[in-house]
Amino acid sequence: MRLEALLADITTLEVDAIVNAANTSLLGGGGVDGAIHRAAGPKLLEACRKLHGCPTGQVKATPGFRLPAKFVFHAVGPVWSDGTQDEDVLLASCYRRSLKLAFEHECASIAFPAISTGVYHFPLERAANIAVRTVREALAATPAASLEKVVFCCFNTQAETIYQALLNSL
Ligand code: AR6
Repeated sequence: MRLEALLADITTLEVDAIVNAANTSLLGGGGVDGAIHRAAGPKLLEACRKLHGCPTGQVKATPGFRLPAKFVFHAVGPVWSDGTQDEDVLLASCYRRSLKLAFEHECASIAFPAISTGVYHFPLERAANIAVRTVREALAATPAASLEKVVFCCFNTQAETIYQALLNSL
């Protein structure tokens, strides 16, 4: 089992599933969401419309259409407020539920962006800690799962440094 930090545009990754940092409408937006919709093409929006939105902390799957990835798991991260609005729990839930979908779809590889750390302003280091810890725990609890590789896709070197340090610490 490999956990790795990679400096990349998530839309270019050849993995079975990429995770989107979506909003509750699932109808697209800016940031990584906009990039994924542009790269996947208009059929992604069509598929998203049929999902009728998604609550915060939950995740819904679509095909990847024109993306190299077979699936997109649309996760709705929390908007950072002050840390007292269940932000940590809701963010952890995005990672846990994405991995559950990966198990259900028998994915061998999955890539996550740093959910909520852009427009939603979740502090990056705190979010990365939750991401790595939640993924480690979920994988340890599901030893027979199909997953061979989990990528933490970093969009800048600051994120890469933070994730790399976390992955090296154990
Ligand atoms: N590949 C990988 N990571 C990326 C990419 C990319 N192509 N583009 C941005 N990031 P954000 P959020 C990183 O704002 O905070 C949208 O409008 C970025 O550097 O995309 O969860 C949605 O529709 C940051 O670390 O998502 C929602 O309304 C991380 O992805 C809202 O933004 C997440 O930043 C969600 O906000």
